[in-house]
Amino acid sequence: MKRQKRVLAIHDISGVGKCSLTVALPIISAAGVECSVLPTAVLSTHTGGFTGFTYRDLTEDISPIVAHWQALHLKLDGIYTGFLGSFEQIRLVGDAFSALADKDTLLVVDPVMADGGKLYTIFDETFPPAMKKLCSKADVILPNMTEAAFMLGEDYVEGPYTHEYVESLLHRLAREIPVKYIVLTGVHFDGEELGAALYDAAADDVKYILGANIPGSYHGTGDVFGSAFVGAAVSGRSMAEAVRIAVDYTVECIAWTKEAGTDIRYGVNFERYLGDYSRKLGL
Ligand code: PXL
Repeated sequence: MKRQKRVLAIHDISGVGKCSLTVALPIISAAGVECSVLPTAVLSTHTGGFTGFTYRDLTEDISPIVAHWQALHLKLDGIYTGFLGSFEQIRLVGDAFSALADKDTLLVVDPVMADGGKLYTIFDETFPPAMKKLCSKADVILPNMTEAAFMLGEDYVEGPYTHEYVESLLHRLAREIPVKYIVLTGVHFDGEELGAALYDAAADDVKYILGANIPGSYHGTGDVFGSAFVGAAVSGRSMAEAVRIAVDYTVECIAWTKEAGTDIRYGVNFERYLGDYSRKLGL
């Protein structure tokens, strides 16, 4: 019997700036997967580069929403979390995993909190250890190089990297955070290529999945990547295929956006390649 897959995306909704739920909803939907949403906050824009943004915290709605879904015995094929604004939200999202996931639910945590060696402005150094605890409850985590270093209590190391450094980072993360897979993003060994290192803990195997390195740091690309990965993985692609599809899709979106000269705060034109993404997944 055919049953449509369903992912629960737990992120904020930033009205402008193309990240979190405004990206997860369309991309996961384009994979043919239902994207149910648990909005954790409503902002006028994301917090990266805009001043004067509004922030409506929805923490107190999380538990009642989760309780309602638990009563519905909602079947979730995946739960995908990203930006979380407080320790309390991290705790509640951990509780939501216990309440809503079954043995087949793919739990994906993107520990969104830092990039380019810096924590996002609203966080301080007490946040990475809390995010690390939530990561320990996941099957797959999607840290970038900064988030990986900060969760290990280390300083950020600027690229280009060596294979030795990346693999030692992955092994140290795997020792401290017992997940099945780590997808480490922002990996680059030269100026030509950039992408992800996929670590399979059971096989103790690292695969590099790289694409063209386009200079510039566009906002929300981590969420574009994460959403494309989740859509592909929940559709039944292998981890390596899902990362390949997500890297290629993200690179296409960045390349178009760079050529258009868009202000980096407004995110990438992910809409342009949604059709290609769907077709790659056989839709
Ligand atoms: O893309 C990550 C993200 C999501 N949501 C909000 C953010 C950020 C990164 O800055 O500020 C509100």
